[in-house]
Amino acid sequence: MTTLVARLAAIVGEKNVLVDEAAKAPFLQDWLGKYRGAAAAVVRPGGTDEVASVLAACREAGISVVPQGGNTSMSGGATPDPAGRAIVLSLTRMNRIRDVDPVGNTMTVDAGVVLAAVQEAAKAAGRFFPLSLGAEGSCTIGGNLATNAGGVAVLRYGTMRELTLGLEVAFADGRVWDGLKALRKDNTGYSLRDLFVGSEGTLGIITGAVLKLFPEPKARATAFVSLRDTSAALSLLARVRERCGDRLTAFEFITGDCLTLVLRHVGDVRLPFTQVPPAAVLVELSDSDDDSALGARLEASLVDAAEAEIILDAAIAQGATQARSFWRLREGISEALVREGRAAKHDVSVPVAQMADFIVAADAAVAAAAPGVRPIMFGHLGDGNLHYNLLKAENTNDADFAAVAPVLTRIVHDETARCRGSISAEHGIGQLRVADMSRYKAPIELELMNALKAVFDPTGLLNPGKLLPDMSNH
Ligand code: FAD
Ligand code: 2HG
Ligand code: ZN
Repeated sequence: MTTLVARLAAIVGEKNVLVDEAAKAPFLQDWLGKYRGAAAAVVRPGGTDEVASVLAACREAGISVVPQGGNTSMSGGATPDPAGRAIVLSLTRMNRIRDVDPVGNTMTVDAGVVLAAVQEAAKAAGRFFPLSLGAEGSCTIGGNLATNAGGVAVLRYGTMRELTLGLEVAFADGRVWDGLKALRKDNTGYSLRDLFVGSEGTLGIITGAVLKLFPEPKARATAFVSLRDTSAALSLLARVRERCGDRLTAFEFITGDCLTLVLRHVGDVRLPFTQVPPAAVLVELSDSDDDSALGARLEASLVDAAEAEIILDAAIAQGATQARSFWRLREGISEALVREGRAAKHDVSVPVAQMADFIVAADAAVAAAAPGVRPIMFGHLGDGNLHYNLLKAENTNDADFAAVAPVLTRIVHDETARCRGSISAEHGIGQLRVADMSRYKAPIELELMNALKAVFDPTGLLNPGKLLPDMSNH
C-alpha cells in the first residue's frame, strides 16, 4: 500500500493524496449518515490525464476505486465499503468550465464542477442550464451524470441524460475516450454516452461533459396550492398542463404530514395558509418571453380548479422573494426528515395515472405490517416520482425499526413492481438498493449488465458492491 500511495502522490502531488484519518473522514461517510467506509487514501486528481494514470496504478496494485463528486448520494453510491482496500477518487479539483458556446447552446465542463457553478456560468452567458435539485450547491456534474439525476424541472427539460450531448471518460485500463461532441444528431452506432449516464461509477470515470443550454426564462409564476389528496393533485396536473402546456416547469407534491415536519425542523419557513392542508403542490410556470400574462395564466388555471372543487386554496407568489419562500418549504424536506429520525427511504416511480392507487395500496400494506409507522411522502408528481419515506413509529426504538424496515421496503417495492414502476427513479441503486436488483430486474437484464461490466471493467476495479448484485449465489 505504501508503494501505491507514493505512486499516486507522484501522479497528483503529495498534498492531493489524503491518508490522515481526520482528513479522509468527510469522504468516507454519506450525506444521510447511513454508511461509513474506509479507504487507503483519498486521491484528488487535477485533470483527465491524472485520473487515467491513477486508474492504471490502482489496477496494477489490485486496489479498487470509488469515484466521488459532491458526496450527496442518497443511496450510499460514493461511500467505500469498510474493508479499506479501495481509494476514494474525488473529482472536485477538476472544476473548470472549459467552454461556453452561446451559438450552439452548449457548455463543456470538467466533471467536478458543482452544479450551481454550471447554472451560474450559463446565466452569465445569457443562457440557462435547467437541472435543479436541493443539493445543487454541492453535487457535481460527474455525480449528476453517474446517477442520471432528476430534480424539480424534469417535467419540462428531462433528466440529466436528456441534458447531455457528449462525455469524456477514463476507463479502468487507463485509456481515455474523448466523446466530447457537441452534436444534437449523431447516428454512428451504439451510444456509448448513454451507457455511462446512470452507471454510478461502475463502468468508467466521467472526466468531462458537453451539456445542453436553453434560453433563459424571463418570467416565472409560482403557486403553493392546498388540496385534499393525491387524486386531486393529479386532476390539477392535467388541468394546468392543458392550459399552460410546456410552460409548466415544476409540479411538486407534498403531503400535510411532510409539511408539518418541515415547519417543525427547518428555520425560516412559513406556510402561506393558516392550517396545514392534507396535501399541497408547488406549481411553477416559466417562459423565455418576458410574459407578464404568465401570472394571470396560472391564476386562471387555479380559479378553474377551485370552481371544479379540485383544490382547497392557493397562494400565488407576489414576487421572487415569496416564490423563494415557497421553494424553501419544498427544499427543506430532506433536512427535516434527517432531523426527525430513522426513516426507510424509497425513491419510486410509477405511471402517473397510477400514483393515487399506488399510495392507497402501499399505505394500507405498511399500516397492516407495522402499525404506527408514518408514511411521509413528497416528490416530483409530474414525473410519477414519489419519495415514499417511512418514519419509525413514535413509540418504537431505532433497533426495532431497523428490524422491520426491510419488511416495509419489500412491501413498497413489491407494490411498485405491481404497478410496473421502478425502485429507483432518480437516486440510483448504490449500496442501498443493490440487494433488490435480483428481485426487480429480469435475469436477462442482469446478465447483459454484467456482460457490459466485464467489457469495461473486467477486473472489477470500479465502485465494487454498487449497482450490480453479486451473482455468485445465483
Ligand atoms: P456523489 O454522491 O459523489 O456520487 C454519486 C454516484 O456517482 C456514486 O455512485 C459515485 O461513485 C458516482 N460518481 C460521482 N462522480 C463520478 C464521476 N465523475 N464519474 C463516475 N462516477 C461518478 N437527486 C436527484 O436526482 N434529484 C433530487 O431532487 C435530489 N435532491 C437531493 C437533495 C438533497 C438535499 C441531497 C443531499 C441529495 C439529493 N439528490 C437528488 C441526490 C444527489 O444529489 C444526486 O444523486 C447527485 O446527482 C449526486 O451528485 P454528487 O456529485 O454528489 O455525486
Ligand atoms: C428531493 O426530491 C430529493 O428533494 C431528496 O430527491 C429526496 O430526501 C429524499 O428522500
Ligand atoms: Zn427528488
